[in-house]
Amino acid sequence: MKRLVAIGVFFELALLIVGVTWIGALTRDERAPASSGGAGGVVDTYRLQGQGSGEIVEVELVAEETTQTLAESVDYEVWTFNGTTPGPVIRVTLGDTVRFTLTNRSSQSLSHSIDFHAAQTPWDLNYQPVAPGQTLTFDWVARFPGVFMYHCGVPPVLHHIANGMYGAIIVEPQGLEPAREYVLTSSEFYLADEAGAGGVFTGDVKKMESAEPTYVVFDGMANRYLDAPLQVRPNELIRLWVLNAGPTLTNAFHVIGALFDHVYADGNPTSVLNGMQTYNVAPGSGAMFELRIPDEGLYPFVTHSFAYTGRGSVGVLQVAADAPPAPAGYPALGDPFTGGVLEFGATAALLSGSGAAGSGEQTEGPVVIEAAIAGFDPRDLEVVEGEVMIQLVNLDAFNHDFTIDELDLQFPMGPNEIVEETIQPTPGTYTFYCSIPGHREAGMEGTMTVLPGAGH
Ligand SMILES: [Cu+2]
Repeated sequence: MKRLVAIGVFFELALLIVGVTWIGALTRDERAPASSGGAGGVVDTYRLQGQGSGEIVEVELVAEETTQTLAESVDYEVWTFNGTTPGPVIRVTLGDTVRFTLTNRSSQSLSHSIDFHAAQTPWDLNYQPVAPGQTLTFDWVARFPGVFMYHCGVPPVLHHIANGMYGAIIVEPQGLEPAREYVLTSSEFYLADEAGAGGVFTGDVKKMESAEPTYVVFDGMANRYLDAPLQVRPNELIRLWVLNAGPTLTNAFHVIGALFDHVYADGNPTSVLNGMQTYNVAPGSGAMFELRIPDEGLYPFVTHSFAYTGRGSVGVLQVAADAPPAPAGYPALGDPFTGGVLEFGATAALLSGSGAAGSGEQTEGPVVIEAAIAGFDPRDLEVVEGEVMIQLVNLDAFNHDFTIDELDLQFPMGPNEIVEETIQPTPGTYTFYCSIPGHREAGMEGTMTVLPGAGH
């Protein structure tokens, strides 16, 4: 974003020097409305013209089938991009050229394809089925800012989307005010009445066709953010990029106990609505919601189509003064199960790891510890002796470390870095802290209790 702004300034200066007065016409559509005056305070055009900045961003998606847990003890045979549904949250900057590659690694002899709602590109060339084992590459220029769906478009599209082949792409416009951002993808799943081989459910085409979903979810799992609320601080600017992948139902997006200062249709900063309670996000579209919540507490977000809320379409915003600070930036390939906040792939770990923190039981994934100047999360954790993999997630844009004097270990974390380490602690209680001057005093310490293993 900074990069683009800098280029723009340089370009306009250069034009001024040679006495050209129609600067804006080169890159902007003059019919576009003037500043929207939204909370972002941004934006004087709804799109770019031309070939963009020339900045190339490589994005590769792999189509593959796998299984995913949709609800407690409910595993489903998903069709995915990159092994998760939704697929990774892709984030580019307005004006970037996306150098896109799709590889089809179908294990079921299925053709798959790509359709980027953010792109202008010929359907008969680039959105065609890619056979198993084949690869397709093409470039497109991100000319429209906002939040867009990408999905597989192989007929019957209903099956490919209902089975999980979609994700969100954010095309970030210049000048967006920094905010606490989360990307939420709404979708439906239609399960057969009985599980198939290995206890894994598959889709029920009749239910898909009659729009009778078993689950309606945010980010690929019923009630995903009910047990693990999304953290925000009082009065900070919250920006929710909401995509509705469908395939069929509209999401009447609403936050209980709050109002939206602004809703931007499809996330385009010029398409602003003010003071909204609920906004319909149609299948295949998105919206950017901006709000500030003054008081600490819990604020559920739901589809206000209440026949579906109870099928999993609910999560919680937890407003707390001691919430970790908002990240300084967001990854180019974001993890869909963390609202796009962490790098793609952080998830499995987060699920099993922080699940362990709640239940006290240790699972196969690493134990996840978030580091921020306000403190470590969790502050107190229990592990079982033996090999323990820990994943340290630095939420801040500056350095931290994870230090335990008694075990003679210290793991540095760069800005927003994720570090994985394996330790072998013996039973006992250890204090961990950040050794950077001032950080421990600010609250960056906690305890790790190592319980005796089953062999004792
Ligand atoms: Cu497909």
